[in-house]
Amino acid sequence: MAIMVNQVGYETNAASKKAVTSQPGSYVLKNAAGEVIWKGQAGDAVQDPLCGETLYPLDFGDAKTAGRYYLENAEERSDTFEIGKDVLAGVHNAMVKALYFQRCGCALEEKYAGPYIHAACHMADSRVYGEEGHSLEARGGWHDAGDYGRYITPGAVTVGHLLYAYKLYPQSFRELLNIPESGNGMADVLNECRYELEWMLKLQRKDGGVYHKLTAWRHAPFVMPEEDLDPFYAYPVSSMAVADFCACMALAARAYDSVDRVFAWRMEAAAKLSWQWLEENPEPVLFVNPQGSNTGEYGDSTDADERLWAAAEMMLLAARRGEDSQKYMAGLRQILASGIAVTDFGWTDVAGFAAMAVLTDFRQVAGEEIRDIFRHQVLEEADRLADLGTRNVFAMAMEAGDFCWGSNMVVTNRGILLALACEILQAGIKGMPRDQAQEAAARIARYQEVIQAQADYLLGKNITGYSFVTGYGEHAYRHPHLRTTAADGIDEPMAGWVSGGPNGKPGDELAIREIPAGTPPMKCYLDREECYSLNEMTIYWNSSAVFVTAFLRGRALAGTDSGRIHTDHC
Ligand code: 9MR
Ligand code: ZN
Repeated sequence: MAIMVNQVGYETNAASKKAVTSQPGSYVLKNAAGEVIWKGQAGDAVQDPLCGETLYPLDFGDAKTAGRYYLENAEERSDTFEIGKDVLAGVHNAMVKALYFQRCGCALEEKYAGPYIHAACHMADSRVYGEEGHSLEARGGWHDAGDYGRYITPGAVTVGHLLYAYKLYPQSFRELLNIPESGNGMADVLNECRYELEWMLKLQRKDGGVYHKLTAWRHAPFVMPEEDLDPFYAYPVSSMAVADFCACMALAARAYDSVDRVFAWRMEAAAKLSWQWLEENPEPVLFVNPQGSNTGEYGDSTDADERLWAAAEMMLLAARRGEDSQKYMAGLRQILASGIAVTDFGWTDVAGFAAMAVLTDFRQVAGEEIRDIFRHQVLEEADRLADLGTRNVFAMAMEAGDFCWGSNMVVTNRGILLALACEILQAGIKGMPRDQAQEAAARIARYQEVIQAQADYLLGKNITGYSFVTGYGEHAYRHPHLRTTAADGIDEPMAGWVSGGPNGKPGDELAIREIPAGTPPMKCYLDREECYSLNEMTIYWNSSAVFVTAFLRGRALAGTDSGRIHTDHC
């Protein structure tokens, strides 16, 4: 039995505020003093395909007084949550700040890290795999996840999520996050991304090739990072790493142009060098771990999506500089002609970033023909996702088969796609005849409901009853597969980490043993540190979630003093 709610909270003026219950009938909303402030009925029973149970939707949208509440029926009560203005501010900022705790190559100091301090880690030079006697100074960057590896493709994707979130919803990134650079005049999200970008620059070779990753030979035991003294290796160049690096640097060159010219120029030069490498190496250079090494592979079967993203970003950067963008556009056109899908924003498939680049470009450099291809696919996928949202009681854009390793990023990446669709429709509304404008507005509202449902799920409205963000929600998960948390002797993990989440095909020993075969996918979750296939955290699961909360905060703040301030900084 359960009453499942977004344990963080709901916007005061939201027309719908959704919970899911396991019993039909009457519910009340009560405040801390036990006073009833709303009464209502659960909706019709739904046999839910994601968790395999018969459940009931409950909407208390007309409860519009700010405060702290819980839902209750005759037998049970929900976790408490807030109804308020900009309720996601805290969790949003914590999810960005969490990246600071992954900084490698520096000490974490108490004034920024509170109790989660440690000495400078991974300070030694790295070896270059396969090149005897060649070493590399590559300190810095973020530890990728629960392990201490640092990898180019997930790093690029993380920065991609964050820079586009900042571009589209700058009002969601105004608060200072108490990181070493806070107050230097640059938004802290840019300060934090710079820490990763500076490291990425070190992984580029003189010929423009970029090492796929920088990790030890095998994952470290559960020790603090400064105790992990195994040698680190720069692993061979892959074309995915080069293309993602190129795209990310070109994007960042635009994003930092107005705040740090010199840094932007360095990234632009690096992007151009890697583009040259891509031209000279038109065939895919894929990556597999050398025999015996067990650190993250981040392998792929194609580099077409990475090259597409690189072409899109290079085109926009060239146009901004008044340089010729034809060859990039030709590259873009050529890959698009293969019928590639352009709707994902994960580390395997980055083609959605090309769509994001082209469709949020106010200069419309790509021209109508190319823009139409992107626009059409994005809107078609958005409609498919919105339809999925009508097929389960959680109103989410998920199917049973979508609960994979890191399913929470599937959840949030779908939020990103829907947010992009909202941007496209919004941009088209001006100048539309009235009936069409109304139709577009209704479509935006529909997409936004699904984005909200994705966030509600992440924050507790799900069958596990956990909020999947540490420190946020009365029943937030507490045992991430994270070496620092395991080794620091502190009970509470640092706040703001998104768990990988339920995985219908568990991949770690404990999960395989404890979760019976045939368990419905949303139930395949354990809050156990050992469960790396269910409960690890990563930089890119956080950044994807940050995009979604940035969107929702942007909507919540719209029309207020701190509302939309569209800066076209990239
Ligand atoms: O996030 C990755 C997930 O999509 C894959 O299914 C999984 C297995 O290959 O690997 C995940 O990435 C891990 C990476 O290889 C090493 N750092 C931790 C990552 C999260 O578990
Ligand atoms: Zn480190």
